[in-house]
Amino acid sequence: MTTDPKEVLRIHSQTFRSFGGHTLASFEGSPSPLAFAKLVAENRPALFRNSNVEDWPAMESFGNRSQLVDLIGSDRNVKVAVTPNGLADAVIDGTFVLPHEESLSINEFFDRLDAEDPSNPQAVHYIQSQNNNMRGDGDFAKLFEQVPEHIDFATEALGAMPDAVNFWCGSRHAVTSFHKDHYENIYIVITGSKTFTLIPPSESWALEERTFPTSKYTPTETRSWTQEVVYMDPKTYDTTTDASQSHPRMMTRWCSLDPTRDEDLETFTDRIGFTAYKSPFLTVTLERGDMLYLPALWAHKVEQGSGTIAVNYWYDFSFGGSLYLLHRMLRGLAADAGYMERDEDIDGDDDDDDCEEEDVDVDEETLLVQAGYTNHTIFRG
Ligand SMILES: O=C(O)CCC(=O)C(=O)O
Repeated sequence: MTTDPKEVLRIHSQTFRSFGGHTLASFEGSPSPLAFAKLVAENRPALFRNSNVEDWPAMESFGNRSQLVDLIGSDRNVKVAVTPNGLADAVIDGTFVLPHEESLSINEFFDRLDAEDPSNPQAVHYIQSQNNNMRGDGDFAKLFEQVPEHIDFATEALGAMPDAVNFWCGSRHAVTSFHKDHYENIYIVITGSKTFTLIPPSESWALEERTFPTSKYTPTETRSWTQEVVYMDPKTYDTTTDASQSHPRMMTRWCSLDPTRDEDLETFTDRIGFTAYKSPFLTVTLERGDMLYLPALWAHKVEQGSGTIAVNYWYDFSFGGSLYLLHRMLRGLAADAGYMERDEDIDGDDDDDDCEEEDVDVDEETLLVQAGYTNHTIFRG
C-alpha cells in the first residue's frame, strides 16, 4: 500500500470513477423529493429535462425584451460586471482579477450587450451579482413573481428554503472560471444555453487552488483597461482601490488550472491518473427549460450562448456529513503533494499575508474562506 500522496490521490479519483460517481444522472420531468435526496446524499449532478419549468411565467416574460424591461422597471439601475475579456473573477497571470462594476439602467445594459462586437468585444457585460438579487431589495426582485419562490422537491428533500435566488444575463463572451461553492445549486436556463464543465470533489483538488493578490479591471479614458490593486478591511470585508487606505491587499483563493485549456490538460490528467484523454471531465449543456442539480463542492466552469438568461437557487450545504470531512482529507493530501495551498495556511502564523497581523474575530464566514470557499460567493443574507 503506497503512502505517496500523489499515488493515493490518483487511486481515489479512479476509484470514484470506477464506481460511477463521475456521471451525470438524467431525468425526464422533476424528481420526487426522495429521488432528489438520494442525489444529494450521493453528491451526484443531475439534469432534469421537460420538468414543469415550461409553466413558469418567466419562460414567456424573460424571453420578451420589452416585457422584461417593464417588469424590472426602466428607471431601475442594476449592477453589471464589465471586463475586457469576459472573465469576471478569474486568475490572470498570477493575479485574481475582479470585474469593473457599473450601475446601469436595464435598457442601457441591453444596448451595450447588443453593441458587443461578436468577434472582438472591447467590453463584455454580465449580470452575475449572485447576491440573492431576485429577493428582498435585490436588483431583480420585481422578477421574483415570474419564477417559483423555491424548488419544491429540493425544499422538501433538504428541509429548508433556498438561501439565495439569483438572476443571470449575458452574452456568449462571458465565462465563469473554475470554482466551487458550498451550496446545493439548482440552475435553470430560461433563454439561450449554458455549458457547465464539472469536476467532482474527488478531483477538484487538482485545480491548483491558491491564494492570489487581487486587482480589479478599470477602464481608462482611451477605451483600454488597467488593473487596480484592491485593498481590504479584514473586519468589515469592505474593499477599496484607494491606495492611501492602510488596509492590506485583498487576497482571493481561487482555482488557477483550467483543464479545458490545452496547456493545462496534461497536468490535470496526470494528477488524477486519467490516461484516456477523450473526456476527462463531465460537460453538460442546458437549453431553454433545462434544470441542473449542481451538487455542492463540485468545481465548475460555465460558458454560455448569446442572450442567455438563467435563474438559480442556492440551498445551504450540510457541512456535518462525512462528504465534507472526506473532501478536507483529500485537500490535505493534495497540499502534501504540492497541488494546492493547504486550507489552514490562510490563517497560519507563518503566512506572510498582512491580513494575519490584524486581530480578527473568526466567524463562520471567515472559516468558510479559510476552507477554500471564495469570499465573493458567500451570500451574506
Ligand atoms: O452562470 C454562471 O456564469 C455561473 C454560475 C455559477 O457559478 C453558480 O451558479 O455557482
